[in-house]
Parts: sequence; C-alpha cells; structure tokens
Amino acid sequence: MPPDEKMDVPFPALTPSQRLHLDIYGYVVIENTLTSDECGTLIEALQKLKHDIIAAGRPTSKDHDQSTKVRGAGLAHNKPTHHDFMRDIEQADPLFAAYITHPRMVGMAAEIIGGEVRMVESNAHINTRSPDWESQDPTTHKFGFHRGTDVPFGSHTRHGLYHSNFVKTLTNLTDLDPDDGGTVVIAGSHKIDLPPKQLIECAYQDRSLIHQVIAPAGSTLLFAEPLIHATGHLTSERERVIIITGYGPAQFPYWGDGELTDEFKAQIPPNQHLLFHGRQNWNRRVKEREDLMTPVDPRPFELGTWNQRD
Ligand SMILES: O=C(O)CCC(=O)C(=O)O
Repeated sequence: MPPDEKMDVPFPALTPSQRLHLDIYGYVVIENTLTSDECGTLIEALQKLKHDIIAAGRPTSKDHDQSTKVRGAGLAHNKPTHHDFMRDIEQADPLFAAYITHPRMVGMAAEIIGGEVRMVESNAHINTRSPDWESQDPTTHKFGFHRGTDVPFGSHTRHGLYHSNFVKTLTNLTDLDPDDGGTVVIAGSHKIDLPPKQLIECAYQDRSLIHQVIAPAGSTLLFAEPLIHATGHLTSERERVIIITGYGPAQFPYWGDGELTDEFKAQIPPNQHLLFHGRQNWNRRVKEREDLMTPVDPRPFELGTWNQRD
C-alpha cells in the first residue's frame, strides 16, 4: 500500500501499564479519550438517531430491505424496551464515522490485533434501568454474559504479549458511577479456554471476579472479545449512553447488516479505504509491539472530521 494510503495512528497506542492491564485482565479503561464537548455532540446525534428509528417504526438491523432502516441503522430488538441497542450506525451521522476513524481508537485496536485493522461492526446503546429493577437483588443479579470469539481462535501471543483478532472500543458518553450499569467483565477470562458456562458460574460464586466499568464520561473500555462481558446492572435514575466499534484484522469481513451507500463510499478517503472495506488477502501485515516498556505515542487526537484525517 503506498504510504499516502495509510492512516496516521499512534503506535504504541497504550502506555506500558495500560498494555499490561489488558494482558492480565483482558480489558483496560482509558480515561479522557473524548472531551466532554465531544461526548455531548455524540449523545445529541445518538438521541436523534434513536428518535428517528422510533419514529420509523423501530426497524431492526436484520431487515433485508435497507429502505426501512434509518440512515443504514436499525435496532437489535424491535419491541419497545428500556434498552435500545442500535446497530450499523456507521453512516447514520458523520460523528459516528469520526468515532470509528478516531486515530486513538484505531491505534489501540491495531495494537491488540497486532497489525492492520478494519471496522467489523459499529453500535451504540442507550439504556435506563429495567422496569423490574427494584425486585432484583444486586448481590444475585444475573448478567447477559457472552464472548465474541473463543479463546484459541481469537487469541495469539507474540513477544510475550497477548493479542486478539476481535477487539472493541466501547466509550461511555455519560458518567458511570457504580449504580449506572457500566459494562461488566469476568476479568482474565480472555485466556481461559473453558466452557463459558463454567466460568460464569464460578464468577457468580465469587463476584470479585466480575469487574465493572466505573469511569467518567469520555472513557474507553478497550477489550478483547474472548473476554466474557455483559451490560452492567443499572439501578440509578440516570440514562447510560455508549458507543462501540468492533475492529478485526483487515482480511476479516464486515459482519453488521448495513450496506454502505454510494454517497458514503464516495466520501471515504484513500487512507481509510482499508478501515471501511478491508482487503481480501492472506497477508495480515503484522505490526506488533516488541517490548512492553516501549513508551506510548502520546499525541492528542480529536474526534474531528472523519474524512479529513492524516
Ligand atoms: O452494554 C454493554 O455495556 C456491553 C455491550 C456488549 O455486550 C457488546 O458490545 O458485546
């Protein structure tokens, strides 16, 4: 690929201690990846999308007819609920494309994947507490735990460091106090090749194995998808708004149900072609951190304008 077709992304994108945290636990929370103004504009755009999807009769992302969806996006579940999970949001607002192409997000994903990356899915959640929250005992609450790929297929180690071929950047746009339903994970489960059912049962027996994201707005949970995770238990009166990009190696397919319009495709600059279209090739063009102690590339990056990046 000619140099002018590569995006300028930080490498390494994590400090040594952030990298070690991810290796040990399968996740790390990075604060201040987005400013409060950036969170505010993203929340506004997501609320508008949610409003427009409801006004359009709650189309699901699985609808084959793209014309029923709202700017390419749809819901995971079409029944009215306290938890709206919006899928395939990549074209629904230029701000969402700015999140997907944010150099810090791309750089963090690339560091864990260990080479060139593409976007494989793009989602957001807006949720409040469930109507029956008062009848649920927080000490015995059961989460919707799952993993996105299994440990042996989804992971490799190089230079002593953990890598995964399916990584998410999940950014909370609202503050997450302990009652605000931040994502929960079974810490370290990204390396444990046992049936998830067993790991989940053990985590319920010893809840210290379950870690929850408690972080100010504008923090990103970077995690490897072999890590077992779920939406947390929300009991406060606040609404939670999060935005998520799933990244994979460049030769993986996009596995959402959106279809890029010709108008959107025409706006993709050459240096983001790989991120949106991937590359059909056996070569994953490895770029792996060689030493835990290599310092982070600390340059600040803005949400900015998605298709005007270096
Ligand atoms: O809602 C959350 O915090 C978790 C999202 C999730 O489970 C996922 O992206 O796979």
